[in-house]
Amino acid sequence: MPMFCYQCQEALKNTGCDGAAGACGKTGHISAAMDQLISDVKEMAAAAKAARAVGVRDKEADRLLVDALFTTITNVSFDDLGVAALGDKVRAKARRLAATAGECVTAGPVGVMAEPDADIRSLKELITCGIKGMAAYYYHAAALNYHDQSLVDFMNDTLAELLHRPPLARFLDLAMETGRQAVAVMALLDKANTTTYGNPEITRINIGVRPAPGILISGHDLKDLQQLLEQTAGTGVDVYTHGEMLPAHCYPAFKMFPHLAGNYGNAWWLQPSEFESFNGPIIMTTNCLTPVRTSYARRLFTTGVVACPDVAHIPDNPRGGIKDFSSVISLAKTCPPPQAIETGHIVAGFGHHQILALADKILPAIKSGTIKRFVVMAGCDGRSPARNYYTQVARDLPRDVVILTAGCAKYRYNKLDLGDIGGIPRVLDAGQCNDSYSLALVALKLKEILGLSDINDLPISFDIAWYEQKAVTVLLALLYLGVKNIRLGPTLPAFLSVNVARTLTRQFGLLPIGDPSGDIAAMLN
Ligand code: FSO
Ligand code: SF4
Repeated sequence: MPMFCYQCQEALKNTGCDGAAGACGKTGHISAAMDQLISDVKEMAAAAKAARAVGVRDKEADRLLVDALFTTITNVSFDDLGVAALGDKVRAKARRLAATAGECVTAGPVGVMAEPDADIRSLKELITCGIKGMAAYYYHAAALNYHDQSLVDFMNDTLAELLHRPPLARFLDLAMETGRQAVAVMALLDKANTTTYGNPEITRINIGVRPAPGILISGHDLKDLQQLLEQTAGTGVDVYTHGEMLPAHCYPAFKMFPHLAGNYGNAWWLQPSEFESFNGPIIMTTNCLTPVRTSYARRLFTTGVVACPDVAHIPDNPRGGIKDFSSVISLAKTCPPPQAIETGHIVAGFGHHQILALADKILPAIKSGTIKRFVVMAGCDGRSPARNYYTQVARDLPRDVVILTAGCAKYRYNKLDLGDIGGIPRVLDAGQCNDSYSLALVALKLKEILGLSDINDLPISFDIAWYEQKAVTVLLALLYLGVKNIRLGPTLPAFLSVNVARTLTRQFGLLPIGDPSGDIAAMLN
């Protein structure tokens, strides 16, 4: 079945995946089911807006909205039947809400190419991607019982508006508003994480292995990790983090578990070989899941919105309580321990609380010029060899420059020995991509302390790597905060039309990455 999708950085030829399957492994069938689901979600959003106008709110619709949007993010679901079933639920809910409101809400067009105007299509995709990322962040906050109805209302109202064709200028406003709401949802998630698990602290994380059998947990969901750690305590099975779960080691609540053994492996795209050599069961709590190899398929478990045919799924407890990981633990006990692929440690735990606690060291270093500049190299990693750019920039930046990072982009350089500046490591890792909020907060705080009126007067450059839609959310958040001259790579999004890209360059100075030495020179100027 032919498809068209251009929502991630690996869109074929940086144009779009339009064959029988995408570069991520998404087939035409899954793509069609996801296009239909997004259309259904917009219909439900319009119905929910109409219902709200007559005083009716529907919690189940809110939950469906968040789950459905998250499901369509790159590398979350490879289960076309599951996506279609979710679409059925969304459509049924849309009809009930519309009937309650006494409105007739019509279905929107299906698929991005249904919009004929290239610029409107581009802006619709930019906003839709931003809202998909918002939904992912909201999903994690809600898992910890942190909610904000105004964020759900924004997602609903904006998606409902995308059913129509408001003037171009309105789309630009909506993109900025999405940035504002993106800051709010990241703040909500930060509060949920730090209130539940404590403020991340500087931590040395083992990247080697121990002799006991282990379970590898990947993705971003801290609640899943918490439940797994509680259920594995005293069983003789160790727990290792993978990919974006690495920063969990820095939360006080997780440090209390002695069987949280270390971090195994690197960024998401290296999972095929790393899952093979891990030997034990693997749990994918969120993206990024890559096409599954038979060598570890029977050891792989999905949970939450992640799904893949023929891979075991750990369901939510029907009563909303604890997930049951006993089948994973039983399997782990029969598996050999993980095979070592690395040894040593990495240092992380530089969330906003920890960085601000170091202000008495960092501020004098900035004022004396010992720290000349910060370069934010947050975001995603991916398969493209062009991403070696980030390794080279990290390696070649002068030794008086500090790198601020978050997200899986850091795996391009977090194992290099880049040294420190007077005890301050040259790579300050704030956490998951979800924790990019920390970096924005640090910048705003620095601006306040240094008495600057413009965030762009700070000695900070932004050299961001993107892959999937949460990175678009972060980008919109930074643009909303007024950050100018962001470098984005390894390519600009395929969904940016020529005119929209030009507008972003004119208004915000957004530019694609160039060659490492030229970019370093430009950033230092
Ligand atoms: Fe990476 Fe994947 Fe965290 Fe993304 S694991 S790429 S932006 O899903 O979420 O940084
Ligand atoms: Fe292609 Fe990315 Fe869409 Fe997958 S998510 S089909 S790789 S554009």
